[in-house]
Amino acid sequence: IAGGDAIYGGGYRCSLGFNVTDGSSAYFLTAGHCGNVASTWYSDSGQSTEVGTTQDSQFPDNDFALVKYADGVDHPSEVDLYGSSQPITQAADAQVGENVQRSGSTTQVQGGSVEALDATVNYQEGTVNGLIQTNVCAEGGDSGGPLFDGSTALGLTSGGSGDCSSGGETFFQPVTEPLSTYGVQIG
Ligand code: TYR
Repeated sequence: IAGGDAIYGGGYRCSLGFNVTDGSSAYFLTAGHCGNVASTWYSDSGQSTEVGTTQDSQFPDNDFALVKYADGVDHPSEVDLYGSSQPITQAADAQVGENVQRSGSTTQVQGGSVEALDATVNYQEGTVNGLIQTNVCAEGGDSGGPLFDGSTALGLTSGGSGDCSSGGETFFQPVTEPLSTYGVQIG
């Protein structure tokens, strides 16, 4: 499965961020607040087709998690554009003013721009620092999904306000941090 696809666990739905590898095994990144709610993830809402198991989850403070793929699950280095797909070949830090897109299982593909870096958000569970602030909309279930600029991975959907009907403000965990924390790369 690809970035932006639905993942189900613990009765919740989130979105897959980016497929990554440590050189021998396949993993994907998603949000830490998603990783916190399930140890096993499935590709179907009935939670019968397993896609992987949560290896580590960091939320609050950060908002990222690492999930190890179950054997035999396809894991292309792509984001699902819900009608086509976007190959992902590298990761980078976002820049203020950069035009970006995100993909997720509730509102599919949405775009906007980066408004600020190193933003702080106070969630009910605690504070997350270092987030990418954007004017891209998102809704519940889009969490964990990818923020990207063309073939470059930038972030993971964390949270925000508004919606995709009236417009929203969404904060993203920079992807470079889980890549270095876990010693994995896009792939
Ligand atoms: N935090 C939401 C989730 O867990 C995602 C979300 C993002 C919701 C931005 C609302 C919002 O404005 O799926």
